[in-house]
Amino acid sequence: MPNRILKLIEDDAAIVDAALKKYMSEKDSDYLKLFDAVEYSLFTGGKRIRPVLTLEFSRALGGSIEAAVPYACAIEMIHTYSLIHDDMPCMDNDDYRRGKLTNHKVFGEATALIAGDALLTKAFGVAAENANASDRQNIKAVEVLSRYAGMFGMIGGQQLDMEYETENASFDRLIKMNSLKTACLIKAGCLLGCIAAGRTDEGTFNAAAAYAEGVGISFQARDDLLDKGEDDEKTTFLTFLNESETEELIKKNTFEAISAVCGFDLNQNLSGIAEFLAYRDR
Ligand code: GRG
Repeated sequence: MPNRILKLIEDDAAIVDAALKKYMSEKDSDYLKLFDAVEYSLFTGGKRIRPVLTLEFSRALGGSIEAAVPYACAIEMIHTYSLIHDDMPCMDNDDYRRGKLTNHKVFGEATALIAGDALLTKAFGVAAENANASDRQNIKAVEVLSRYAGMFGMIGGQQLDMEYETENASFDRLIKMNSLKTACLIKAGCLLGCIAAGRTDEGTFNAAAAYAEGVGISFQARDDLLDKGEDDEKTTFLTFLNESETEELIKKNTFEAISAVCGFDLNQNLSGIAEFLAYRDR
């Protein structure tokens, strides 16, 4: 992996981290536990992939990083909420995430639930109040967040996942589930970058969505390979494909992602990130 891309991701992630810290600086001392719970999950080693894509789509389309930062923070808040809720006993019932105890294990179920709610709610405010973009851009950003995090996006994918049983298992259903559950938030991250750059035309949106779909599917397939053998009950790409077929699927989807943005003047960072995510080792 070229060091340049790794450094780019680290630098972008540091920009996002600093901004998230600012957003989290307002607290109410009467119920600090809520803020502790939110910060615990927001600052425990996430890769910041979705917000990095927001910054890099804006950069690739000639937009400013400043206009993209609030949108980037909003998508990371929604991603963090989804992980907190997904780990809870009524969902995956996980004790550990990123090598640390899950939110509900540290703060209790009720606080974890509302810490997730707080992050989801805050995200819309942060996007709507982006002072470095126009009201029109902010409305579009809120709309994109709502669509791709919602019933026809990540939440829809979560429902499909919960209903995904051996008797209705099919490869097409698996692709649809991953497209909604994983690719939709990645898509939102990319589209938010387009919005920050003022590029909401159909051609740009379609290219960004196709890039995100390719990245999202290969990201999930890589995740399945990295988690191989951890949960044999779960239906993953490895239920239908052997390891080398899964590697082929990753290669094909990464190629499609890169091809989708080849018309952008500054597409090298986006291509590098697609490859980084497809061939990552964590
Ligand atoms: C709202 C309950 C609820 C669930 C939403 C996104 C989601 C559905 C569940 C999270 C669990 C999961 C494994 C989703 C697939 C997408 C994925 C691989 C998420 C992990 O993303 P990374 O690797 O996480 O970017 P980090 O830790 O780097 O932030």
